Amino acid sequence: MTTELMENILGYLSEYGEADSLDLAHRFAVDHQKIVGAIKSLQAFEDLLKVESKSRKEWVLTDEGQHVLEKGSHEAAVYNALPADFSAVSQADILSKVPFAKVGLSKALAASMVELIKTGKETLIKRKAPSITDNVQKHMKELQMLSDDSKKEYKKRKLIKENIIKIMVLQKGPNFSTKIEKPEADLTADLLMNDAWKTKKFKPINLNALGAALDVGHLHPLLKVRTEFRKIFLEMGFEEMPTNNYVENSFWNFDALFQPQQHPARDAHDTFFISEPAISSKFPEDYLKRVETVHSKGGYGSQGYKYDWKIEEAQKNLLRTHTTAVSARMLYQLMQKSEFKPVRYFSIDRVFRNETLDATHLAEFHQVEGVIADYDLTLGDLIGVLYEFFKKLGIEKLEFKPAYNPYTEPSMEIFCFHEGLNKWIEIGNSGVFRPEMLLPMGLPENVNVIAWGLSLERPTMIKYGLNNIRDLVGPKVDLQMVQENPLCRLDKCRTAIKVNEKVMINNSCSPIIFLREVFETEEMALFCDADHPPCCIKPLLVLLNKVYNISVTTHEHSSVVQSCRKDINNINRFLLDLTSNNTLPKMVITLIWHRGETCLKLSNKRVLAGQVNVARYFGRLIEKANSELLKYESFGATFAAQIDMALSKIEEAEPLTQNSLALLHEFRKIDNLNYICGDEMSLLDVFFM
Ligand code: FB9
Repeated sequence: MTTELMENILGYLSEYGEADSLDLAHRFAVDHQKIVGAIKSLQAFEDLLKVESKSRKEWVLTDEGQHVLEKGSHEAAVYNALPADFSAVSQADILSKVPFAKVGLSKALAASMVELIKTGKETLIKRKAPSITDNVQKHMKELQMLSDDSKKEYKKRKLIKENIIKIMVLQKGPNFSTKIEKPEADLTADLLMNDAWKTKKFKPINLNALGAALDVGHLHPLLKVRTEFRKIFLEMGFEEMPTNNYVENSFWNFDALFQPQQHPARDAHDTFFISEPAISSKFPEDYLKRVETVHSKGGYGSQGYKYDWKIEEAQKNLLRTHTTAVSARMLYQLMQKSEFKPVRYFSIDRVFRNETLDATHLAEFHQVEGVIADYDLTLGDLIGVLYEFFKKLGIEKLEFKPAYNPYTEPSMEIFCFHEGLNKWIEIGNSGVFRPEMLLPMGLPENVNVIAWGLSLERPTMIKYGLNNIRDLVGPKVDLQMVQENPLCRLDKCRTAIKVNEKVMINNSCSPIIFLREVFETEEMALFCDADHPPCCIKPLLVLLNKVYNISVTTHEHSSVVQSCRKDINNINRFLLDLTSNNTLPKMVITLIWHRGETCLKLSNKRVLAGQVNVARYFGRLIEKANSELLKYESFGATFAAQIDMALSKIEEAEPLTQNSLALLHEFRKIDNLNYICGDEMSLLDVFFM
């Protein structure tokens, strides 16, 4: 239909030289919006048309006028309700059962269609004219032909009104043609063969188009983040340790690390012991002896733990509780080959702990560990390496807190400052291995070993905006997420961060967007669909900013392509200009542009999916704070139900685009009214501003 309509428009233009969209709508008896759509499609053909937008007044029917068009005029309705045999009936009856009878009666009397008979008791009414012609209804069908007097008369009767509508005035463009030649999408061999390409038009190359989806396998997010961490270690000169043994024995997992046999971590409540084979029996005898001694009697300046060390404890097999067991094996091996040489090792692999499960903890996780063995290393060296390592993740603001590990002294927990949440977050643990661990291995006394660890799951969940570890690992993982999630970049990115009214374009912020599982009051994460930027967000935030002191920081997933860059920048710039009012309650919104549905993650872990539900939530907050600003649920149950019905229609059209909204004709403002539902703004209006 559209192509045919497009060609009809071109034909009309070719004949008359000029046209406007309203005349074309009447001429082709189609809705004006359809003509507008066809003209927009024609504008895709370069220089085919010259189009100018103009406003024009147009007479249209009111609802009452529409009623007359469909059912006949009110006076005709009164006449037709009277007996055809011209007998008289009660006027009161007619007034009670005929719609618009009051106006109808007055107009019917004025036109001598009917007459009244006043009796003592009541007034009767009967037909007077032998027959009538319903000119009013006829006129409703041809508004544009009405005389000025008729228009005046019907306007007074509120049957018609004057609408200001935007029309498009067309003229022939430099490349005008009555035929629509679809531009070629590809330069094919045929076009090349006979030089046909020389006369063809080609579609402009869309540089924002995404590549064709490859029907290939997809890496799990954890493996993507692991690759990024691996790159960082390798570029820092680290060598990967062989971690291909989930099953370990207690000797290497605990005893070699000077972790006493009574330590609670060695209890079955914290560790998975293996029943078959239950024990290991091959150990380096001399080394094992030295370990037994340092635990039970001390040595190397240490008093040891002074307990009766048992080989049976050391023989127990288990699922390794940390990759530091592998570090111990590697450090021991160092001295078995030849004399000591400095090394840097790293590992990233699964470890197992018999822990209480919750939304962010399973009985296993991937530990990331770095180890450096060199002469005279100090705590300062460890701190320096940590700054270097985390800087490569885009994190530069670190703090350290004293901690305890059985195998390192001193030990430190590592924290980084998160700009968006304005707080310090734990990102790992570290320390200097104890002499009681290193010297029994035979390492020289002036050799120190510094090490640190963190998990792989925590940064991955943050990077991909996951709140529950089961969305990342396990049988419930959504394979669509694995297929669609973007490549992982742990290096720099640009975001606009609004801190205390000062806007900082931060080039080296961490792309890892930290989302705290538990927000304080009025903190939320608004994920916006970068492919269909939500049209309701700006108007809602303008209203929200009147009742809250909102602070919005914007972030962008690396998956966001340039397709809607203009809209995204437009919204980001708008957000930066939001003024704040410190006398109002604070609301912190982290706005994240991503490739996926618009949704709102609230402090209580609730997720509101879709623009319309996000609008309902913000609409309630605004209305609760000041019902003058926005009408939704404070205007009675009937009004709220009408709004919700309309919202459900909009919801069906999601993801919303200008076209899909344009098709929702019923939500066009009734002219000379300021808003869709009347003179006051309702939640519907935010979608059409
Ligand atoms: O990973 C952790 N947090 C984290 C890490 C990275 C991140 O984003 C990256 C910056 C971009 C965000 C958060 N943590 C360690 C801290 C907490 O999450 C903690 O609650 C959970 N910890 C795990 C162990 O919990 C039972 C994370 C895991 C962990 C803890 C300690 C080590 C390794 C992993 C270690 C060690 C160590 C110490 C000394 C010598 C050798 C190894």
